[in-house]
Amino acid sequence: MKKKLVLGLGSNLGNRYSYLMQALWELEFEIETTATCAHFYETPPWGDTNQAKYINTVIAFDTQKSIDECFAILQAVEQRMGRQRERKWGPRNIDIDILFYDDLIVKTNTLEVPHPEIINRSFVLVPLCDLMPNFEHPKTKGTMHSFLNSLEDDTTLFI
Ligand code: A4P
Ligand code: MG
Repeated sequence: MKKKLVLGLGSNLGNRYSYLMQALWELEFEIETTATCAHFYETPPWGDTNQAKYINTVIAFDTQKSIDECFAILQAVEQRMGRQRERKWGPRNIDIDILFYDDLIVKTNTLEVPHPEIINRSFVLVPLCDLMPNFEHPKTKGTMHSFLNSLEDDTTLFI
């Protein structure tokens, strides 16, 4: 049975738009299906605020691939795109995070799904609400829309 894989994409180095489009195409090729894509938003840096603005979006796939296969694919795409791991929350040409895999809850040394920071980040919740405002968070009960409404971070995001 097909599962809904939801990914967060971000870039704040070089031609950000072009990196995001390349990631989208490579992921579609590897996952062997087309994605549904939210708007692209320019967002102020979160966490480490001393860096350039990001462009963020969220994409979703209906796929038969397992979560491990999907995780391996996104790591390979990041690597192929020359993603360097410098510092946590630091600048990057591409970052691909698994936000949700249906309503699965996973926590290992290398993978935590749902991504633990979703409900604190407007740069994730705003594009998530483009695609699935009524989706119920499998762990922290509430819809994407309700989390966005109660977020204290009211940073304006630009399309
Ligand atoms: N990992 C665990 N769970 C996941 C998951 N659900 N999806 C592990 C993907 N990876 C997951 O990630 C470190 C390790 O997390 C991976 O090797 C994987 O095993 P990373 O991408 O190398 O490191 P990171 O991204 O610096 O750390 P982290 O905690 O993933 O940071 P985030 O949450 O990705 O935040 N501001 C704006 N405006 N927009 C952004 O996109 N992004 C970040 C990075 C900071 N500030 C930002 C943005
Ligand atoms: Mg990451």
